[in-house]
Amino acid sequence: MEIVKFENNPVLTIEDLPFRANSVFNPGAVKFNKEYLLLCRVELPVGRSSFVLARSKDGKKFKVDSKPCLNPGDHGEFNDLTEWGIEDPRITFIEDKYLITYTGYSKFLPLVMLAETMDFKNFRIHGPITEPSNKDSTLFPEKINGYYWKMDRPSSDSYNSIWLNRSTDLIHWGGFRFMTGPLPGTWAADKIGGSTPPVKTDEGWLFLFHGVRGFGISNIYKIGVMLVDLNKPWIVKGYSRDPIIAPDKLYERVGDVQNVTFTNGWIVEDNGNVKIYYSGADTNICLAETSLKYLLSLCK
Ligand code: BMA
Repeated sequence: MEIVKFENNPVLTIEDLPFRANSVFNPGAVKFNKEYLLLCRVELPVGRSSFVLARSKDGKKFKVDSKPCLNPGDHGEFNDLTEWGIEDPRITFIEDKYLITYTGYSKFLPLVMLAETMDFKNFRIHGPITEPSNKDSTLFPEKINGYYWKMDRPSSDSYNSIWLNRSTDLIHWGGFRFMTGPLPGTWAADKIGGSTPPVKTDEGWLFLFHGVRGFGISNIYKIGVMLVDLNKPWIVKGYSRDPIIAPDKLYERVGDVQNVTFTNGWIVEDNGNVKIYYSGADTNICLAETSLKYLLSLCK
């Protein structure tokens, strides 16, 4: 199966919310208790983002909870790091719990926050796991060579590239290592960042990334797929030369930020089918379906 954008996209817009909001987008995605669960970024009218859960039996029709489950002001001693919003959650199941990396936004600029949950009702907030400015962080689902690993995108690296770092407790990180940078002369020429949490395959860790190229007044965001080595994740084994998802529909071109397709959540089913939840124009939530086999074939 190639990449098929769902015919009834978008699957979620603010019309589907039981409360007032400016936009609903960039969800983390997970299958939990046989339901498809989206932890959606919802920008409230005041202009700051919170997270709200949306649930579905089939991955296509979602029902949104009556109120957000995590807000900028729920961060206790870390509230100053999230006072302008929390954004773009990425969910990884590690050992016995769900770890969520997300952007805390404040006067200090974006940085990466870590929270954990077992039930998507109670969230334990661990606090920042990078300094500002950094975002686009995902955790690998298991230890590699005795360490937990994460990728992120420090902005102090003016090269706008993906870095790896490692930890023994998920809180303290070091061993910083460059993974890969923008792809000159292509759709990902200006910036590159990790998108979805990596999934283990026989051939390597597979994940989606985003690439950006500035065009006139618009930064155009497209999505690609990348494969890195199982034991040395800083070694890129291959990636899709062309984007797998690009903004070509009206609902991806027009919105709060034009010409954006952006993802931070996918669900890889046991049978190899893949559901990619992505956002159009930083405004809505869309679905594209494909298979692991096809995504791997693009990395060769
Ligand atoms: C990135 C992130 C995303 C956003 C994207 C496109 O830098 O901040 O939240 O979806 O830009 O505007």
